[in-house]
Amino acid sequence: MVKLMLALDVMDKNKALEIVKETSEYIDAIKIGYPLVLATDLKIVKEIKELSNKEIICDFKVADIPSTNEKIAKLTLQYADGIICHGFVGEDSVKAIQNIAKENNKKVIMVTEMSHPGAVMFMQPIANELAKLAKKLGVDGVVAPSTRPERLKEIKEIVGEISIISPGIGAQGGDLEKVLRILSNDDYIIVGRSIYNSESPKESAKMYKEKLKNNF
Ligand code: O7M
Repeated sequence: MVKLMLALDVMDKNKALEIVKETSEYIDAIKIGYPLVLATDLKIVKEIKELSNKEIICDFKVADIPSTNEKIAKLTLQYADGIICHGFVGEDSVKAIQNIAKENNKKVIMVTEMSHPGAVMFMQPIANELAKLAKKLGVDGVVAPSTRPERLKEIKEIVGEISIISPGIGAQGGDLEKVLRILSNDDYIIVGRSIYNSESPKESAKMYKEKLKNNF
């Protein structure tokens, strides 16, 4: 079954913990990014891991020189099960993160093409090359857009067995039915606002989980 990753981009600690408690029955993984960590601190990652016992991925889209990437990965992977990085900074920068992740048995997920309209400007033209780099480096996952199913398909064909983590369903208007025809078991959809901003995050998470179970 395709998995459900909750993007927990709320900026209030109590709200975050409440949403995790409410939705945990229906989600497989939680993505924590800058909004929540900057509003609280990095220890929120540990707290949410302990509370939920789900896979926790830190979305810091790390994009620096190798020695700085290494420091960010060390700090993050004390608590998180995986970290998201950019590939456009080059092979050495991604490898620096992979080395830290391997020592700790954690995941590295690399961004290829992003889901927002602006990604067609600079990212789309190099996204297939980034997908090839992800495959060459043997990263644990790649991020590819649910907002452009044709691009999602192309990137999936390039990366083969590597799992796909795909944002864009819900608030960004991605077509879940089309996306589920492309994704396979152990791939993930990422859903944020249409769960945490909904009247009932629990019911919304449940609805997505059921759609994934029934393949729409
Ligand atoms: O469902 P949403 O639109 O509220 O949230 C989507 C989440 O996925 C949010 O955390 C974004 O920062 C993230 N995301 C994208 O929306 N598009 C991308 O191309 C990449 C990401 C992402 O998670 O990158 C790792």
